[in-house]
Amino acid sequence: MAAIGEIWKHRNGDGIFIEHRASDICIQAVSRIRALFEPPALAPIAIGGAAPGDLHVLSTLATSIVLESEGFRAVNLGPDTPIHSFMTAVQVHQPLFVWVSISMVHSARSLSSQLGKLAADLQQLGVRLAMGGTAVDQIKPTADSDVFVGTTMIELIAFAKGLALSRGDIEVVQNPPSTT
Ligand code: B12
Repeated sequence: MAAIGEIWKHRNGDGIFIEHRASDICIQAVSRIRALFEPPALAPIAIGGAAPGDLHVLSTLATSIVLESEGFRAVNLGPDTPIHSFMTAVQVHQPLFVWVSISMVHSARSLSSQLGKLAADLQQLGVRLAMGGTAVDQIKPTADSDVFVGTTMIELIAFAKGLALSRGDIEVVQNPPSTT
């Protein structure tokens, strides 16, 4: 997708068509793969979405499928999610943590302040905030807020599993002894 996002710079006319078409193909593929995972009944819950004003769909969709493939129940609120909707979803689903994907920032100062407030409100409920995405480095959470900032899905899974283990929501699965 990063490479496809460069095409419009070099080719007249069809670059944006290709980007929109590629986005839809990926959204369809990822959604179908997501339907293959059935999280365990008592799976720890994570909720998330893209930041307000951020219309990118795949970042948060990809986050949800990776979490589900690792045994979490992921509630994806999709693109352009208002901050207050994250809090409403927290009250409904009582998750272990909330993720926010950030691919596009309109005002870094305003979004940093909104996310700082979200982190503080979540902290009072014992829920962690995790942020990532191509524009996350523009966001400066307040120094005392307990926010996990990651770059890759591998980092997110390490954070999520560490949190779930520390709360006793999942158990460490020992590999069976080798028979050879
Ligand atoms: C497709 C695309 C679009 C499509 C989106 C279609 C759709 N339905 O989703 C459209 C055409 C609508 C679009 C619009 C715009 N876009 Co755009 N877009 C892209 C593009 C090409 C691919 C994004 C994508 O889907 N990637 C696939 C996903 C899976 O990857 P990802 O988002 O990087 O996510 C990975 C990691 O970041 C991380 N991650 C993501 N979320 C999280 C969360 C956590 C907690 C963690 C730990 C990790 C994590 O893990 C993911 C998997 O590896 C990128 C190019 C790029 N280099 O990223 C530009 C890009 C994101 N867009 C950009 C821009 C500027 C725009 C526009 C302003 C363009 C314009 N002038 O109109 C608008 C803004 C619209 C808005 N208000 O949001 C810039 C953003 C620059 C920035 N970072 O500030 C980029 C980077 C292009 C560029 N090089 O300039 N875009």
